[in-house]
Amino acid sequence: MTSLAALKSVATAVSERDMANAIRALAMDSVQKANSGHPGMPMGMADVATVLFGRFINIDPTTPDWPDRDRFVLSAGHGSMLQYALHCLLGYEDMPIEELQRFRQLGSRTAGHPENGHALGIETTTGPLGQGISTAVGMALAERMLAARHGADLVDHYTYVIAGDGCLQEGISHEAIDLAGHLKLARLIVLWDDNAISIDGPTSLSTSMDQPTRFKAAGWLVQSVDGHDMEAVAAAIETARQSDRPSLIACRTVIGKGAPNLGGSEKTHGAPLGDAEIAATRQNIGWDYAPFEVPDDILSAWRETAERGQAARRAWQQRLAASPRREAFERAIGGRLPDAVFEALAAFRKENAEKATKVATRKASEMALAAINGATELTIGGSADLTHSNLTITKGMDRIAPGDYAGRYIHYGIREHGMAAAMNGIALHGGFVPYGGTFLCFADYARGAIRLSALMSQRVVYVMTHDSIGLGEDGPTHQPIEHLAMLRATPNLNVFRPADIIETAECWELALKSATRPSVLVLSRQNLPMLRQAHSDENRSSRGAYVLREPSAHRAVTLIATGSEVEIAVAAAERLETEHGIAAAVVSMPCWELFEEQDADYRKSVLGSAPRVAVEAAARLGWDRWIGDTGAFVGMTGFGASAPAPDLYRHFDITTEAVAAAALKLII
Ligand SMILES: Cc1ncc(C[n+]2csc(CCOP(=O)(O)OP(=O)(O)O)c2C)c(N)n1
Ligand SMILES: [Mg+2]
Repeated sequence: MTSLAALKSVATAVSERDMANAIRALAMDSVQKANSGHPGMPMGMADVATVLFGRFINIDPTTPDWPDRDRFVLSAGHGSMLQYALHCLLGYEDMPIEELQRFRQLGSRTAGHPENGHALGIETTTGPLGQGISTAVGMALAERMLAARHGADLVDHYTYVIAGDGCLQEGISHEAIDLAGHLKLARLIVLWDDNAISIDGPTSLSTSMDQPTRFKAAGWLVQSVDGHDMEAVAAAIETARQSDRPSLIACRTVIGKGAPNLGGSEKTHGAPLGDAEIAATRQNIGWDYAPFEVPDDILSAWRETAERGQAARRAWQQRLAASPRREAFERAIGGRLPDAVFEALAAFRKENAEKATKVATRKASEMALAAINGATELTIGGSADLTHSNLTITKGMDRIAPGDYAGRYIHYGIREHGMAAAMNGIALHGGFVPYGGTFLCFADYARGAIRLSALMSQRVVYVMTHDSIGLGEDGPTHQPIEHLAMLRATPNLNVFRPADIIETAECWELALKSATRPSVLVLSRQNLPMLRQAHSDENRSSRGAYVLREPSAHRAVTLIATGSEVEIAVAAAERLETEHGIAAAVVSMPCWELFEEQDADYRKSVLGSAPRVAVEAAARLGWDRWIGDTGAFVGMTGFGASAPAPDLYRHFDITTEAVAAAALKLII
């Protein structure tokens, strides 16, 4: 493309409408070429986006990751061509016109939906509707928390969101806007593509919701504008920036705006316009250029707007260089936890190995967290209203409150999905390591955002307690069965189910060290004995599984277990040996994923060649991978029941006797 200097020389009086039409043309042409994609939303929101990016957003395409940039989230991710067109026009080096010509093709940067890490400047992955706006709440909160620590000199930016009808219909949006309104996240500005159309047709097919009233009820400032009236949009954004509350700007738009026959119709939502309609659109909007051609004066106008962000970035860098907080800020934003955290955890393991502490692993987690949180200020805790069950708060953690963001503990409310998305936003924003708790059973409620933590390789730690029928009397509604299988099936997610206080501390260490992978800590409600009395400096959980008990004689059977069932496996091994003279090894397997990553020799040495019995108070699905064709499984085959935990273990036959019997059946 032409250089900026050359472009400037041809810059004439380009209107913002021309700049918006460049987005429209690039979107419809890219979708047409790919024969796939969504032209309606980018065309409908082109005017709003031009005002937002042209006049307000401080981003710098040459330094896309400077920490104090404004964050932009395209929550309506199906409109990805809006973002790609903007990036191309603004001059992101990885988004030349050729990338737009390869929209949605294998290996291109222009993935079907925007993917964080896939192209520069994409702050979060969107596409599953509702996730973007909810993730943005975490970003806006992280901005305030970081500002509270380092001052407005270093942290002073906005989070802008473009959301569609779909994002606002999704249930997660309710959790997110309630939390944002409560916490008075005034730097959050949502531009709603209020086109009253979704895939099936007019939104009146399925909703009568008064969205402005809903947002007002949640404590937001709400404005409504004609989304094609650029001055009105600009005035609304200006007002929103001054507000002391988060803002919704309802932008009334026409989906596919510019297309003379299809504009306003759901037909533009997710299909190419077709050659004839594209030609008619060109005529209608006065776009007399070939596909993918952007005239120099319009390109120049776009590039000039990018200079605003560049200047802001330079000024910020100067402030950082002169700031006494520079080192602390850089450490936080770099995300590297201090060595003191891991030294504290090592000391914790040694001390508790000596004491043989018998606690529930949720309690062990709380104790480990006390050590962690005492050694770093980067961790941000929270729970979805189960703080005293998940045991996620530690001494000296003040709560984050409306208008007061200096604390370290977030009461997320009864909003598992919103909490998970907010944690994604906090992690993506940078400066903090978020962890948050709920019951394992309600991992289902958070699932959409957990999946994105994994897809985006974010260090988010899920503290999921009450991890089996071992929770007892609350019954089958609260007893997870299939959840471990679901979580283990998720790529790039470490699922840790520690067996005692030592493994719990080890798993916490591994979760914190997993800079590019989220973790789920699956923890018991009930007390568990300490199984690893002999202290070793080595983190034995780091290989995913290890031999906890090796018999003196040649192994006749290997018992494999996780979490609370390791105790049962150990008792069964002892019984097999004393009552039947059978040599049984016990393998503790706190993390399948890490074990899978070990070399074949190590795996073989752990699993052995003797028949195997696995025991886990959960669904069998997945265990055949470890027990093989000839193995046996002791666990759950259906839902649980309401009763004291010991009765339930007996009732469902997850006992020492059952494991020993299964082993005997295999080898005799
Ligand atoms: C969670 C989720 N459910 C369903 C979809 C499929 N989907 C993609 S766009 C869309 C309609 C969205 O409507 P709206 O936000 O109004 O977008 P517009 O048609 O106005 O562009 C649906 C149902 C999705 N991407 N995510
Ligand atoms: Mg819509």
